[in-house]
Amino acid sequence: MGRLLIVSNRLPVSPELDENDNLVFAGSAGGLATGLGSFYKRYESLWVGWCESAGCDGFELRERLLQEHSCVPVFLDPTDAHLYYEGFSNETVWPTFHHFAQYAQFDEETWQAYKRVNHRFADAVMEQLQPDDIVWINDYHLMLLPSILRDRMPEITVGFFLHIPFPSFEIFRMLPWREQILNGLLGADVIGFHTYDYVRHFLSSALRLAGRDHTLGQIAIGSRTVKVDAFPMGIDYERFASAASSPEVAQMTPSLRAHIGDRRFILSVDRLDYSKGIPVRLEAFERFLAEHPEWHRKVGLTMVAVPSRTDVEHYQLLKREVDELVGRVNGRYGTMDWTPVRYLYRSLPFNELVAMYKEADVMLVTPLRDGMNLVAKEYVATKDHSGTGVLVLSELAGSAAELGEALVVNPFDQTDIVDAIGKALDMPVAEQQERLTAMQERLRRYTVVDWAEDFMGAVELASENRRERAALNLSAQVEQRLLEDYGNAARRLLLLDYDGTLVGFSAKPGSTKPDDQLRTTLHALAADERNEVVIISGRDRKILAEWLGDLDVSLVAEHGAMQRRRGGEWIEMPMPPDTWIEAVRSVMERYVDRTPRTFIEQKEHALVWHYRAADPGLGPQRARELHEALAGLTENHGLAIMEGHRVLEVKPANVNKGRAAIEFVESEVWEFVLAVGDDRTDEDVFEVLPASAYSIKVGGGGSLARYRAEGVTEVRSLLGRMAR
Ligand code: GDG
Repeated sequence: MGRLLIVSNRLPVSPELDENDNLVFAGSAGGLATGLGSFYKRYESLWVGWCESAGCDGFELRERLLQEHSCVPVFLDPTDAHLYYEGFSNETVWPTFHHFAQYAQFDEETWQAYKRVNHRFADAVMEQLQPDDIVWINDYHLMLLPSILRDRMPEITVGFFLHIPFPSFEIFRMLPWREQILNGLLGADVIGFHTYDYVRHFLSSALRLAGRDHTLGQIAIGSRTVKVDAFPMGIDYERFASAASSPEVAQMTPSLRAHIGDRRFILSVDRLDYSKGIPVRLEAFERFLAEHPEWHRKVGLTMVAVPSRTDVEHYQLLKREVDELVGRVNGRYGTMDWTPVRYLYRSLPFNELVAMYKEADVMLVTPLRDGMNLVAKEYVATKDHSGTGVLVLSELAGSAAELGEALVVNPFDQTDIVDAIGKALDMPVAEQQERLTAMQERLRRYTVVDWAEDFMGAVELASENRRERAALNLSAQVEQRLLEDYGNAARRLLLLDYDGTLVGFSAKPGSTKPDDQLRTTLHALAADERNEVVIISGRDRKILAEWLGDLDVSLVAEHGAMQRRRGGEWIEMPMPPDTWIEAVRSVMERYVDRTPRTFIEQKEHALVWHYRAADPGLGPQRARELHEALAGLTENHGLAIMEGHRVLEVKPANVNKGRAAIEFVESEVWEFVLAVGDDRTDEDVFEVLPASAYSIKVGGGGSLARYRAEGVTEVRSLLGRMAR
């Protein structure tokens, strides 16, 4: 097994010079660093991330980071770093993804820097990468990195995890670089999010903006598949639980309690970020005091706000707003011996944080949007079996999906928060413990290590699947063997689908006429008297005859309803009478009226409803409805409903490509058989082929075919070589 390369914006350690100018390293307090810290030490791993040299010697820094911490620093040009980090990452992506689009800057210069820095990270990863390594990229700073790496090394195994929300499509579409970001992410084998909501949002953007459909969260890209799934991040439960019962924390408790007195203790802890809903929380507490004078002097709020992104304007404005609000509440309600809000604008040492969690009667976690929020989980973990406390949690934090026993509030509804504070303060001890225990069981069972292992497991599986599938790809060796067999055979049968196989798709079915190059290839293949070339298509005979009728090939139209052998006449299969057509058409017409940009195509023995150009969400839904609406009607008339590439076709049930193919297959003894197709309907052909036949499925998705081609270009190049 290869190594694990973790990539994130920052390294988990940062260099500093001590008072004697010696290089020392400090640990980082971020959620990711604490989360993955314990995990990555278990494996042979490297961590790649941005590092500011802090005035140290670059060579020494690099060596010591590698030797002592298994870290590889990425050094950035300071201007680029600023444009990429404060600029695009935190003034464009962060607000947009947290649904604060009104704060977002859309600036070409910062975007260019973001691209450059993602390429710099790719250079650093490529320098370390060995063939079997797994690369795990973290977070919104590096969303282009998966495809940059895939371009440089197509066989690479890459997982990407987003720690913040993925916004709904209506917000995401506002980003001028939305396609680039989507395609950047789609370079990964697995894309992980904290919750299923973010997965849904991502899948809907991938469909609407990049035309990428999915099956059960799997998106096919050429012959590769990208898995999109939810992996809710846990915490290092034991670390918090054992710290809470440690002597160090016990020592701190008396002085903390002395400060609070016998008052009830409400706590909040966050980075000072507008997504965390700090002003709303303060206002709600202020209103609680206004409405509940009986709680005056009996309760206090301690608010820990860790300085964050202080170079970004919206954070500076927020800081001022919070300072003023704290002053206002304390000015209005404070007394000689009671300060309602204690405000700590700094990061606390770990044990002090745990002591606070442990002592807090109520924990207020009310972000307006939060990818997960680990603070909520950590609070729960510090309560031992006799511990008490109530978690008030925003429904817009990812963790609310798992912590249903919290008092869940809408953070935009001040009344809801005010009521929850009252309810939390009044909650009977037994109920507090019951709720805590239920949450603790879950958090203890699914820790950050389980999370990381689950995610890594998914990446490994995806990579194995890719390798297995790659073995089926039309490789140079397979092509060579195929050409040799073809060359040695005296009689050869070629069964070729048309749309999606020989030509690409287009919104208008009439606009995919064969070009000169294709006609030349088909002509050359047909001219060889050892060959029988059959175009086996769902198209009607008129179009096939018009486009390909002058070539010396056999034509199968409407999935086998009629065929014209080389040099012969059209022969129709026996069909039930066409009395059904009007009834089916009138049902289809209702769907055309209700679904913009869809239309009906009438063939001789089939009706087709096309929804390729319709809204990508609405089209498939209407197709399912139409399918159901037609079910009764079709059964009675001996018809079948067939779902193809964004079409729903109604045709006689006894017609399918497999039946047509078998006639050709059995008509003589072939020494070489090749069938190529991209669609569900081509599977019927693959099914009836002799075991020795070459069958090729074009594009992704399950198939009975032996081999797989990426797309039309590959198929045409193979046929071109055969023709030569
Ligand atoms: C991002 C996403 C997602 C906080 N104050 C102190 C301190 N902390 C530690 C906490 C916790 C971490 O920082 C904060 O994690 P959160 O999850 O609450 O929030 P973000 O920093 O915004 O993290 C978030 C997370 O990534 C992981 O995917 O959950 O949604 O926004 O671990 O303990 N640590 C110390 N002193 C403090 O004062 N020592």
